[in-house]
Amino acid sequence: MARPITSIADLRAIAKRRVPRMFYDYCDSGSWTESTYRENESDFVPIKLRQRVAVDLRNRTLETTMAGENVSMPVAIAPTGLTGMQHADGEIHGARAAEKAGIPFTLSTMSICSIEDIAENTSKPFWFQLYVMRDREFVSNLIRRAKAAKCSALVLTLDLQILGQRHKDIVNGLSTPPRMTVSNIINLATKPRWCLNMLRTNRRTFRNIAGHAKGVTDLRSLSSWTAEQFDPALSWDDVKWIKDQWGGKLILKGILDAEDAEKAVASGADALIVSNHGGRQLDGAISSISALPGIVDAVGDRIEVLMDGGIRSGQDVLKAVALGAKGVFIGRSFLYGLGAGGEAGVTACLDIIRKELDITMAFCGLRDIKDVDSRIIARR
Ligand code: HOC
Repeated sequence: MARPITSIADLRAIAKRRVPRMFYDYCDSGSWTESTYRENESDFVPIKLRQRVAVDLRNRTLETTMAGENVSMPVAIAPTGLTGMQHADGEIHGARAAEKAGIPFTLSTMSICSIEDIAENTSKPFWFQLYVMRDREFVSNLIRRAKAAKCSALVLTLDLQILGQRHKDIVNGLSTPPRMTVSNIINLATKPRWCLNMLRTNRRTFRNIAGHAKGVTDLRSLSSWTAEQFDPALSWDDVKWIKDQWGGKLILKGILDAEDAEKAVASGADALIVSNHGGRQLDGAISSISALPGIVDAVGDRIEVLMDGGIRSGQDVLKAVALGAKGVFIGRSFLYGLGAGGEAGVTACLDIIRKELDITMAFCGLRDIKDVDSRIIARR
């Protein structure tokens, strides 16, 4: 009998077996020495919780809001690039699982499926993540498409003006199209389930870009177009320009410093995400959970604070909420579930996180996630 899946670590182990190495490593790695990537996760460990007893624990609720939307728990799916390479049609699977779970799904600009694919395959509004590309007409067009698809929030990523150096991707030959080395071909041959799924269902490749960007006609032109499009000149004026074009709810992603958080407040955005891009950009930056309290202190209630980075359990979610996040985004945990089992795997991931969150909150003596604050953190 198969061993039951009880944790995100279990899903990770299955995904690692099922997903071809170059795509699995793309998800499960950081930049350079990977110190920030590791600390995002390990910095949760020393944060300890206060156990409380003899409290009425009936009728518990995890319902709250994120960026003004009702959510069944304070968790959203993070925008992740190349999601559809973890599992065929991965973005659709993720969006469907999120919709069923009552939490937001955020589609990345760098996704395999398009904004329109997600809109066609879901019935509730999802969130769209935007990069500032040099081709501003392309950016305006993406914003128009997100509006047409009735996306209910725009998540603007600010920490990818240039791409962090990711050694595993270089070694694995992760490029567009992927480098077909002998070792990659042998590795692919050991993943028949993934290959069959891709052949059966995935006809979609970078569809937010292909067919919409000037001069992109095949995988090679797509690759060179993308490589030169991230805008090193991005400034707070661009944030204003995007806010005006979008006109809806705006969430700024990639804030790790209190001075930038002040600028985020001044920009008039609705929320910010404390994030170091999952340790994939500035290696040596502090972990998101370490940055969170300082940013919460700096901005007070002038802007909603969300966070991502290192969330691998419901306990991590509770700790982030206790330290002042209104909610969190899960990237890798979601991708492990997706790689392990498509939509069912993502649902398993969300069920695990929900259960761990609920049980931990109860052990801390609380019944309502909205009552969670720093009083549940043990001071040593
Ligand atoms: C070649 C395109 O968020 C990531 C993504 C986006 C990177 C785009 C790379 O990998 O961190």
